Amino acid sequence: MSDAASSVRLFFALWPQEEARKQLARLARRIADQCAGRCVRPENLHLTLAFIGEVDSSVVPILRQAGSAIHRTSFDLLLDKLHCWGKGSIIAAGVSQPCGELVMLVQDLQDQFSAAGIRYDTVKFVPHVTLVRNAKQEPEQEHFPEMIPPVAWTASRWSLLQSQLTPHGPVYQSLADWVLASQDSDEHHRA
Ligand code: 2AM
Repeated sequence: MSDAASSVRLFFALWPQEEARKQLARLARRIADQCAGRCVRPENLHLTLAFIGEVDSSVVPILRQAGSAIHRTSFDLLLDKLHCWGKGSIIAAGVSQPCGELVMLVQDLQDQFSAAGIRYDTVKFVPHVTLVRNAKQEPEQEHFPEMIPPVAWTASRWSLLQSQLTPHGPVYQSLADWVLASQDSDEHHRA
């Protein structure tokens, strides 16, 4: 068990490109208004790749190494549907089409965790960007179509993040950043 002083809450996430972030932030505000929920702050909008949870801070260098061992190229993502979880209290943008490259990136991470003996949340990976939390009302279907105006982005930036839970919501701090090489280059860059 890790003690509170050296314990950190960690996860890996993809960042939306700026235009996609703006579109998702607008959508989040609209849904939060409709459902009396709390929208995720625009700077916090992300797609979780893997959730590690509460671990001792000595695990951080191992996770940095795990991330640096991954060599993948950027890929296109299309968020075009809504998920409504937790009896409607969590609303997220998701994908209606499978995205092989995203799944391979997640699989690479999981392989690295297994090789390093790192535990992670093994719940089935469902790609999503959480938009609204603590929604008080179930969304009404007629005002809340399952399909949304598609939000496209080229996924290229991802990070290892520390999450600090505060009364004003989570604060994320990046502990390592990586860039997926563009598809017409075989370089892999450290951000
Ligand atoms: P989310 O991706 O659905 O928003 C930091 O807590 C991030 O890790 C959040 O974005 C959160 O959910 C995601 N996450 C994934 N699995 C989690 C879990 N079991 N507990 C808490 N957060 C989790």
